[in-house]
Amino acid sequence: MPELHDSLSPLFDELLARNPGEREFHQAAREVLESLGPVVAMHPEYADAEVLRMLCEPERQIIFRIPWVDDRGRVQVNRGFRVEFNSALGPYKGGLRFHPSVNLGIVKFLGFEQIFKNALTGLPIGGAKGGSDFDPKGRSDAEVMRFCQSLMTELYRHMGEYTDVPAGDIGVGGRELGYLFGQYKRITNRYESGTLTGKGLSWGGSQVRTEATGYGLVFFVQEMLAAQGGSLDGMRVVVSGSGNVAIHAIEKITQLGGTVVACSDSGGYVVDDQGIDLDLVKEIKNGRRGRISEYPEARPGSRYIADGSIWDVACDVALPCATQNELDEASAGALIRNGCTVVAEGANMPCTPGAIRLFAEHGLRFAPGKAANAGGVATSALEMQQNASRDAWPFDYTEARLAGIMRGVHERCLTTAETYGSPGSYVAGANIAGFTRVADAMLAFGVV
Ligand code: NDP
Ligand code: 2IT
Repeated sequence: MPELHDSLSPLFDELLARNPGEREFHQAAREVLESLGPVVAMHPEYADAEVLRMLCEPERQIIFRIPWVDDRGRVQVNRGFRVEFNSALGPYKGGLRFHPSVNLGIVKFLGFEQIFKNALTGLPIGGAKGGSDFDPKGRSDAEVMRFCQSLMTELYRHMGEYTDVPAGDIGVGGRELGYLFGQYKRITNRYESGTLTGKGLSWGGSQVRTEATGYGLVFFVQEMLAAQGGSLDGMRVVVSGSGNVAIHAIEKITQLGGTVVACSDSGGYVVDDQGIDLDLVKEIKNGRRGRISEYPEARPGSRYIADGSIWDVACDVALPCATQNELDEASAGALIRNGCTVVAEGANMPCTPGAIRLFAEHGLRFAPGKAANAGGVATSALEMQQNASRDAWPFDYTEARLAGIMRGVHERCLTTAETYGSPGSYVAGANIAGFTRVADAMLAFGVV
């Protein structure tokens, strides 16, 4: 592990001691602190004012019981979380995740990442994350509805256009956001569109929000390639996952002349050298809520592999779009051996620190999620703008805004990395640019 700056090392030790067992939070915090050495050396005022110590402690953490009744009449009890991490730049903003693995440490890592990602977009949004250990797999629509209603019966009191604005993440898409907003509206008796993003187009949602994370990721990759005189045309791409982010990444890559040859879910992966048939993936995953293992039945020539790693499939560009720590050092080694030159994170923290180190050692261009997947939350902020002005923008205009924001994020990463002595490092650039924007606001506010 790289050393931490002298003034940051005690802070990290304190974080470990005060947040025992929160492995993913430790990992996310460590990565940011490793980047900040040159910043605290150049600007001791951040250390003097204990901005980092404040930043590492969430402003508020809410943990609550979510009781609900399943289709067989049995009472189920889940746990709900909302970590309102930082509101220096705007209302708390970040998604809700429904997955059995969700715990406080995971929500804190996601909320911590969200602070810097949101700052990097240049838009006025603070950082938060929430969710539940509820597993939507195999649950009926009625069960999902009752669960969402019970969750919102607690969460609504913490939300608001100027307070905290949740959205989707793993396991939370259009269906769940509909049930959540419906219950919010019923409890409060107010049509507060700006209190939740990712809404349906007929009830206050924004064009391009559904597509935004995947499209934004590909716009970012386009910028990375263009910076070296390249393009996506003719590139062979591997995308892990087959959810919201993966599907729209595949869509945009294909539109721009690349070929996606593999995608996955938690059961395994499919390889299709003809190029993934996206209509088929959408039908399986969104239509029937099925498994990616069903893909080869309708697509002769493709194959499904249950045991193994999608990162063994040879590609020029790798886009991990499933979940945290899905791409480890061994996977990174396989990608490098097979000639991959660009890796960009659609998911949050999908690459382990060992994998990222290996990419750097072998000269791959690597974009961390807080830069590369910022298009989702950025378009959420555009949704908030439209809600505040009671307006609805056209698709092409909104997509052009998203592309402009991703260009800005890319540019900010590179110029900041250069300024602080790590030219070409998107990791350093993203962490430092995100940090300084939040830290300057915190300095202005004093000890609050
Ligand atoms: P979805 O629920 O739509 O899709 C998640 C995909 O990842 C599914 O294919 C799922 O497979 C797979 N997956 C989830 N958990 C695991 C796991 N533990 N092991 C292996 N595969 C897994 O979620 P999204 O596409 O919205 O989110 C994907 C990633 O992108 C997450 O890291 C999320 O935080 C991040 N992200 C999402 C944004 C958004 O706007 N939605 C914005 C920015 C980042 P299966 O169905 O088998 O579980
Ligand atoms: O990780 C993320 O940036 C998201 N899940 C999107 C958050 C949002 O508020 O749109």
